[in-house]
Amino acid sequence: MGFLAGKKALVVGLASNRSIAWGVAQALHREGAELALSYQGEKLQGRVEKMGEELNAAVCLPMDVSDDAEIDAAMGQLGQTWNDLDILVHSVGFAPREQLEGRYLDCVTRDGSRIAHDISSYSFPALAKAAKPMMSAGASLLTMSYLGAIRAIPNYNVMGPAKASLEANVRFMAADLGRDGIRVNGVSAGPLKTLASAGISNFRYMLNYVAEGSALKRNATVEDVANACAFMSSDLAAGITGEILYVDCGFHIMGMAFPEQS
Ligand code: 0WE
Repeated sequence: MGFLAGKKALVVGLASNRSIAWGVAQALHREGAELALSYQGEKLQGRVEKMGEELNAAVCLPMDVSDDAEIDAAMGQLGQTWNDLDILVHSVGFAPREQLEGRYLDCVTRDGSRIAHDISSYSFPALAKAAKPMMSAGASLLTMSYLGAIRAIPNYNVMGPAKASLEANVRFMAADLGRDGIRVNGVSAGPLKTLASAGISNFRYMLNYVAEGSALKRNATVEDVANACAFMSSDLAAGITGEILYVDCGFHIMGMAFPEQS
């Protein structure tokens, strides 16, 4: 029996079959969790419903996390399917495309900043507020972050401050929900080839740089990240809250690349 047997999990952020959210959904399913999936907009409905069928999802819900009414409607619909929710995985991030290429101060705008923070950070506590009535002691909330939260990374630009805000949300939400026995954590993934990273300039160079500079001398995979997410969402991680777990093959611990033969 899987370590998530009997758990009910909502996964938010499926966009393609390379999404971290899809890897997480598969890992949660493999470990015995029952799934609900959400999708943003009609364009993704068919694709996400097909993925839901593959994993016997109980329900697929429309939800744009920038809209409180859609969040409330989705949680209302989820309440028709399930009485409670054990696991919520938030795998959502967005900044307008033009924010992500060029020098920081040339790119950053008030509007770009607002959108990046709203969708990539505030949406996590927004989901938590709406899901809280269905959650009780033992439940877990999880979000996805990136090294750009704590280090300056070329072109990541305003997504860096947005991820820093998201990680602060993890700590404030963990402190708040601790009294209810609800855990809140983040997984900081190394760079992965997904829709979100497609078209980022020099992404191939980044993947090579990070692989060479990491302790394990390779890039993390969606499976690496998804397995860590399954663990963090499970009772095996019952003592962990407010934490950011790095799944980056040890890139962020390195101070300098070590020569091959020393
Ligand atoms: O958080 C992310 C993805 C961020 C992202 C990507 C896009 C591309 C398409 C947010 N918004 C958009 N908006 C779009 O229109 N990552 C950790 C992946 C990522 O994105 C980067 C990276 C890495 C790594 C952007 C620049 C530099 C590095």
